[in-house]
Amino acid sequence: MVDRKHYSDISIDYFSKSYADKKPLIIEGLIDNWEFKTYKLETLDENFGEKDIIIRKSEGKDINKPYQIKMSKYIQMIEKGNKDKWYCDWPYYSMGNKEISLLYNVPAYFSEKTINHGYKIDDKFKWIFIGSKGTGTHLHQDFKQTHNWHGIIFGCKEWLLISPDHYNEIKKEGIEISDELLADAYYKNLIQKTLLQPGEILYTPRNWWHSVKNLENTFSISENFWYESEIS
Ligand SMILES: O=C(O)CCC(=O)C(=O)O
Ligand SMILES: [Fe+2]
Repeated sequence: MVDRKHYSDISIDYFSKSYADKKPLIIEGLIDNWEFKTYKLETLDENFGEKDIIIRKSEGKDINKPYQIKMSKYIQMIEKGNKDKWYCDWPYYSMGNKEISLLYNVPAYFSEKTINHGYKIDDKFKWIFIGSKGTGTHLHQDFKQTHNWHGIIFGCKEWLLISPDHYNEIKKEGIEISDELLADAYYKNLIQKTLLQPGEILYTPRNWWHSVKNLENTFSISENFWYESEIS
């Protein structure tokens, strides 16, 4: 079970001591003042329809092959059922759309210090995810030991989280982790499965493995970061 708390019940100090770099936490109530909060697919289309975004297939051999497409075209694909499971994971900062970051606030629990380790802030730290039922992301760790927060604006997402400790146990047995294995009862006590709902933000500590399945049409924002103490 992933812990879940309303932001009014968790001080920055308590978060830092109990969760930061330790274990995942779902925080409720943080997106109420976001301009994005009331967005629907239609609002995305109205405001960003002409933008070039990145999409890729959620399954099959082309899974990691990015395509550039207009947001309005992709939204049409979703509205028509999106049977090929195209998924938008768009590093919007790197494509010159910095104004998007004005439509939400980085929660105070996560200090944003991403201009070190040889990266510029506009590389791949800020993401928009738009998908339909059945789209998602296979098991991975985020790049270069970054922490992650992921905030849901609409739609429900199923997350599987595996602590880096448990992953090593599995690797020692020489078994590749596939989606089938993830579902296997034998491993269930190694996996924390949780449903993320609109209005919730999930904190994933660095090195935690995670995979995501979208259970309906969904729109979310995600950022990667290091804590100041981790930057040399
Ligand atoms: O929502 C997804 O499909 C993946 C999200 C993710 O892996 C992340 O934000 O780090
Ligand atoms: Fe991730």
